[in-house]
Amino acid sequence: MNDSQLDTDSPVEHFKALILYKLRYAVGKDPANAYEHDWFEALALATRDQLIDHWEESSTQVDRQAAKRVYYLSLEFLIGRLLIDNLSNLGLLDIARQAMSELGVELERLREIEPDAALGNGGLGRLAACFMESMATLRLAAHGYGIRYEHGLFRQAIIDGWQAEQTETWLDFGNPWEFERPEVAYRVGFGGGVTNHELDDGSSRQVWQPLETVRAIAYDTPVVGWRGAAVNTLRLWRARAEENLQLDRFNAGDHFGAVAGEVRAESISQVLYPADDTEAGQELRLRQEYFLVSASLQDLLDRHMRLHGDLQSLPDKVAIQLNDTHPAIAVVEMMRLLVDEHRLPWEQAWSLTVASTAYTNHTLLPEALESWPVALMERLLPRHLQIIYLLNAEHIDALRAKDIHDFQLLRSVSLIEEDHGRRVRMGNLAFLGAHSINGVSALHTRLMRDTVFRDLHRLYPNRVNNKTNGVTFRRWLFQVNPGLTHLLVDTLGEAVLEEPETALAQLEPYAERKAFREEYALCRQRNKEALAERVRLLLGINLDTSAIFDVHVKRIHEYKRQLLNLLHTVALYQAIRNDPTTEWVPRVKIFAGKAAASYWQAKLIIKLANDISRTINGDPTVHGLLKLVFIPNYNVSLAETIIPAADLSEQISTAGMEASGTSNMKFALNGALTIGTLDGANVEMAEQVGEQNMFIFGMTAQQVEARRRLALDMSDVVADSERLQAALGAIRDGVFSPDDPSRYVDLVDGLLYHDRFMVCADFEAYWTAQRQVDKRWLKPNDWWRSAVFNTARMGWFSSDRTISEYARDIWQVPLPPRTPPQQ
Ligand code: 26V
Repeated sequence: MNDSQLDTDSPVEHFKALILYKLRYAVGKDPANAYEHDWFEALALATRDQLIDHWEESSTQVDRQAAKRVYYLSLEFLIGRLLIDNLSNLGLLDIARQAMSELGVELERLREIEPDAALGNGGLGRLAACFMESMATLRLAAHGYGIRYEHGLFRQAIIDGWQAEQTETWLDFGNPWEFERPEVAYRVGFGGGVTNHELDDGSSRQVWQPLETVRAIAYDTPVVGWRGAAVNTLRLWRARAEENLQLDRFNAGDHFGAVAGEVRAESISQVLYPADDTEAGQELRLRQEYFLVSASLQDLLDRHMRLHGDLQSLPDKVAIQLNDTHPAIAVVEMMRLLVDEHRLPWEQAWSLTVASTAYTNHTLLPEALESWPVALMERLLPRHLQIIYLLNAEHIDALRAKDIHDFQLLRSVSLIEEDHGRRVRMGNLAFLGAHSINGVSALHTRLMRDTVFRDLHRLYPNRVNNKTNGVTFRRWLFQVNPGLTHLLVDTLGEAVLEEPETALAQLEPYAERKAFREEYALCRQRNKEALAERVRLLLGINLDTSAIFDVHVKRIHEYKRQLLNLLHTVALYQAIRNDPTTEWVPRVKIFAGKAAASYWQAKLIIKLANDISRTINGDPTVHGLLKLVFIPNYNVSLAETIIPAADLSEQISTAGMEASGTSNMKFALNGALTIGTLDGANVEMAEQVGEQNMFIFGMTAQQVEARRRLALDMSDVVADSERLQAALGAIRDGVFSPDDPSRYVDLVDGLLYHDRFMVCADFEAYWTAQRQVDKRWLKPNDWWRSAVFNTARMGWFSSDRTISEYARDIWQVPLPPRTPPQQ
């Protein structure tokens, strides 16, 4: 179709024509026979077309300027849906809505059709997605590299109160956003051996001969910044076999054997590892990590050589950011490529590697610190193990040369763990191979310096730095909360959309205006009604939207303390039953989150939530004053409905254990008040919004440490709290599990005698803080004043701020000036 065919005055007419064209010529349907999915596809393709020219411009501009490029390597990108994101960043949302409505289709319905791209587990993956959007908005030349998992994070069904995992099939209807690039393909080797080749000049060269090679094929998804500022690329790799079908075996009648190689190779990009903060320790996981790293580094070195022609300039033109240790083998692969393939001298290769690489740590939990058995590494990546040994020997020798002989210290900074079978420590490897190691909140970074990386930090005191997380306001305010966004724009002007980090602060004086507070509260009320409707459809439960919506949504993990919240629920339930005449403040407890399939305790917590829900929701004596719902299958899209409807945000991890948290920021931005511990980024949130506008309670990280050393037996604490005794007693005695009265005996005994996460120890403080919540709720002026303050003071938690800091301190790339909005 040429432009003249579309040349109409009205942008809506123009877009409509584009959609109809896509429906006919790309989807192959006419409007009369089109299903909703066909319309979705046509609209997505028409939208994608609008990105292409910007995309090309962005990339040629970067080439022309020979700008430094950022490469974000991550095993996870938790993207969610893209339709509204892309339309809204392109400024086409209203036009698309109108165009679709004139075509007789509601945009909102198409929005719901798009499957979530759930290529991540939780915070770390979602952060990568927010960063991609911010980097495009800030016009940084950035590439995301990841794996195109056929199956993302499992779908969670709740069957009889228990979590059941079902496979996620997001690609069943194709993916209109991506471009397959079969010509962009690299070979990734596994196994085999290394031979030493003597060269004529007397030197020698190591040659790795892999036993098996897999091809990595690129799939590119354009990522558009706000107002189309720039369009970057998320490149996801798919694994394909070298040879799809071994014809000789097939012809010999071995039909399954003929495809075995294909199945083995392609299993690499079949499924996302569904664990979160637990060590998977599986060979397939290491294969995934190396697959991503090798394909990405080959690709970026190819591009670098094409554009710049020499490797010396690598650190000036390339910044590689490792999203946790998952891609940490990059340090070794870079050495292999530079030394073995590009024939650079070892020392030079090392300084180029370190200068180009940076590493972000996202968790201090010991069970999540990756390490790989030496034997597995040797079998899968023999040349890499050699390089690791060489690096380690040099590292330890250098320390000895500096007169450091402390055996304990040398042991702790070694790349090889000797205690529990020999293993390669990926954290130490990433630390050694990177010029920057960052934590994700001030507290987390401090704890990194004091704990996991204490010794390495002493040796390299300038490497550890902090970059407190942020979230993209385009998705987590504008898209999820159009009502509030309108109100903000009406009140503060368009600047809210362009520079929310600064503009939101102008909202503060409005916290004092009753009329404004009322409008603000009305936006929340509408969001609560939308959520209540969703819950009614999903679960058949009616919620009182005038009650406090008290929300706890995130991965289910003992350290995130869903159990503390459940104990509060039970205690409140008992209090209401015991004293029905008191004026209780109505509450709706909302839970959602997935448990790792292998994490039994987390799955039991889900069952407990559902058992409590059934009991209290069905108990007429509480008169609907308290309800609990567990909404199944928490994902980005569900978060988008839940977060703007929350009055209270539960951020109650054991202090010292949540690296940052990012949902805490999303809730506060949308005006929920936080009940939380001084953990992760909550600490900095309290600095920004003021403790008087939050409900901070419980032990500090230091106090947790002290109590841990004292005892994990909580008999003393429990003896002092009748309320806690009663709540624990009811759960233990089977009040909520009459079908299996002993279901929770071990769980409760664990809390009593081995309370690793300080649930009992923090219970009374939490109860008291919750009663402060009730009190504030009963004074709407105070409540909504605090709520407005939360929105006003969240500007700093924009991922644009975070990315600007990465650009300045770690990547050393200048930010181009922000463009004025497009007309
Ligand atoms: C570990 C593993 C181990 C092997 C199997 C797959 C797998 C997947 C993820 C992880 C670690 C997850 C770490 C994580 O998500 N950390 C979260 O990062 C957020 C962004 O920085 C932060 O806000 C959260 O506090 C932190 O828990």
